[in-house]
Amino acid sequence: MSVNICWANTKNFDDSNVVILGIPDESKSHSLRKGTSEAPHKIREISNIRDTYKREDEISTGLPFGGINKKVYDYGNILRTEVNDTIHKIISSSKIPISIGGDHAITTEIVKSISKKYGKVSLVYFDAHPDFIGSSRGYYGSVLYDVLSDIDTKSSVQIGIRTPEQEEIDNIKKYGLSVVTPLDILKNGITKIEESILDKIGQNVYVSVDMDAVDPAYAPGVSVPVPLGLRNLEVVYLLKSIAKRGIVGLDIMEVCPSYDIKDRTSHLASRMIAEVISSMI
Ligand SMILES: [Mn+2]
Repeated sequence: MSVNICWANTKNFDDSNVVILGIPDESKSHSLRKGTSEAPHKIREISNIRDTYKREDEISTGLPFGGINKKVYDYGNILRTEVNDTIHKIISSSKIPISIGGDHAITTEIVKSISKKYGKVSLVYFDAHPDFIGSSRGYYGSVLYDVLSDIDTKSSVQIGIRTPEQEEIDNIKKYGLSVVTPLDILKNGITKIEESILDKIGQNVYVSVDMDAVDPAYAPGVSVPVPLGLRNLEVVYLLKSIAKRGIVGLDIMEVCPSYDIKDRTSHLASRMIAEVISSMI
């Protein structure tokens, strides 16, 4: 049975400012760990179990501090082949899509649809991996390469990178992409990093979160975990700061419920979505 995410507070698409969209497809994943297609359902289910409180017949939601001042509509799930048209439908009325994957190659299709309206966007890409392989295309390790014509690389940034292949290091240098590693945050502190990111990004900002950017201690349920990652609060702090400045869309990809521990990664994803919406102006 399909269930809406607990943050949905309107049943009317036309009235909404923010649209939650599930894309339960992992057909482009090459990872050994399968199961990211279960994430849209699991994150919604866990949000209703862990982020709500029941008293007698009343159900209330445990909001981020500050509350949620946006109208949030849950669109349900769509097929991968429907991404372009659905994103177009959402952004053509200036609503903000929050997509839940699925494999990270879905982001390629979302960004292409977004750039048709907004032109080249600033991409903020949270990931352990740069996904910047150029020798293979349409691959979930080539997202950055596949969206080069849709993003402004000079005002884009990758955050959480810690396991690049040599080819990716070369591409990062070649295209002048900024990278913030977990060690950069440890060394400089979160506010200094926040400042440098806000200085870097441009007018139209699209944010993509591969859940493996977060350390496996906080997010074990991902398809390609890598130690020495970002802390949950660091990711949320930066997401809130960027959302406050204004974003044209967000996605959360690569949550892999079958490898999770007590659904903590799905729960974190649910809270992240709420915190981002809460910070939107
Ligand atoms: Mn990725």
